[in-house]
Amino acid sequence: TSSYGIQEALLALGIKPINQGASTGSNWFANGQVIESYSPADGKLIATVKAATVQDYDAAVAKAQEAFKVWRNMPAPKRGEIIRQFGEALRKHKESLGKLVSYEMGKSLQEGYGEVQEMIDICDFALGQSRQLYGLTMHSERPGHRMYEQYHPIGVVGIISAFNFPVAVWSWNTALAWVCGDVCVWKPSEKTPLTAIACQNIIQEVFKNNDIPEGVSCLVIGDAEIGKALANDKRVPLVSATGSTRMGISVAEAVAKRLGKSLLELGGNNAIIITPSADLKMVVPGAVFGAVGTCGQRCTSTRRLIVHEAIYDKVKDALVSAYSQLRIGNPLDSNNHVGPLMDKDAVATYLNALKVAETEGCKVVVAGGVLDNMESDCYVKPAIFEAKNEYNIVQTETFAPILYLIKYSGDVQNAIDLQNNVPQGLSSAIMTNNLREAEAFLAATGSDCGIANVNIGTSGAEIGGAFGGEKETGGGRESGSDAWKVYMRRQTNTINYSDSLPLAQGIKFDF
Ligand code: UN1
Repeated sequence: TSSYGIQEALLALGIKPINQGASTGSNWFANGQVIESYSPADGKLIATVKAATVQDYDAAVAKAQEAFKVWRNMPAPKRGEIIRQFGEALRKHKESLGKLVSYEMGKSLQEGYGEVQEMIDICDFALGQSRQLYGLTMHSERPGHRMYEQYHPIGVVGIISAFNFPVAVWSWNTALAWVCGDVCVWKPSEKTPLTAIACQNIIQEVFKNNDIPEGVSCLVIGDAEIGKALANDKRVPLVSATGSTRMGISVAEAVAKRLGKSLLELGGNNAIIITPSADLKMVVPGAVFGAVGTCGQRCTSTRRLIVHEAIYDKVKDALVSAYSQLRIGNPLDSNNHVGPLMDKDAVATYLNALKVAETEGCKVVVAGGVLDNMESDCYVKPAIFEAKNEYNIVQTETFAPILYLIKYSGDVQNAIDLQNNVPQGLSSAIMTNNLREAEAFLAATGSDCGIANVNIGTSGAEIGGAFGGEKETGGGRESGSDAWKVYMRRQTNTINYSDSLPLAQGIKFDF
């Protein structure tokens, strides 16, 4: 690993080899079991981390509540200035943090850097947003009255994030929540504790330089117990959760039971429709990056290609040829396109899906399987099957590089109906040079997803748009557009500057 500069990156990020505390700022609140973080790239132990207990979690939220009293009083543009400095610190640490993301999670180095770039971008966005936390003004129906609305900080925001975007998803939530005046308690995936500690080290340094209380950013590393505590905690008005639909449902139930708010970003089952007029030289890189990028472990990964029968064989042949050229190997080596899956559990899930696919009647186009003689046991072959949309396995999100080819005939609406006919609704795309087809795909009767693209793939969304999806994807929106609003509470204010007290709706109440 030394050849890739991992030790230097760990040093630069303040990661110690053993038992660092995994909570807020310094070494507070880490009295739980020891978690070992292994790299899927080479199977080696990177470092160990002391997790938090539920008592530690409680103490962290108390610390966050204290910090909220200070942070919410700081003017929003001043909070924006802190986030600007965070963005600067991320620019400085882009190489080390990107490398650590790649090494601890297994995505390609370029994608690791890309993830840190998303963090930098959302900091820039949040800085601008800090001067634009706009409410509306209204005209009152009563004389001498004024109405307006304003947005206030909501309080402690809980963030549950997944291993596949171990740092960017946290920053989408925190950068906005912080400029909105909230404080954050983060429970990252226990599979990627080191990238989380690195982020915490970076933000705490910024806070220290500016005398900001540490509790504005709390990190609580632990298992599902911590997630459960967060979901049930009345002190946490908003819980933002990214991960599986199963996890999202249990979080949503617990949060709803106490009438809290949840922001859910759950599973996808993303398709690209390829129509007869599609430009094949764009289809192939778009589909292949979508299917094998991050080793198929993005919530936006392309899982289905819905291809018109007129060009089906041509697309299939082009994919087979592209897949034969994929270089699979150490993600830190920039010659490789595809890195490993996250861990052995992910490999087992992948292998099981291959088996189920064949049992259900899928036809192998490019065979999958685990690769031997690699640096770890987590390297697998991206697979392609011919399938029917209604197969159970096709209806299920498998977090692995498995792509299903589905043939359609006739009108584009047939393809749109297939694309919509899954439980999830995150991302979707159409490849076409036909205006009518493109607009049909974007119409009310078109894609039912939160993201619908024309002539680009399903993954790699920019931070400027609202990110999220419908149906089992959970309905939440993060990142750009007006996603900031969920992190604030709205207040409607009516002010009477007259010398009488007229009631609304013309009600008379004289005595
Ligand atoms: C995720 O996989 O949880 O659009 C998020 C994309 C990335 C984000 C994916 N910007 O692929």
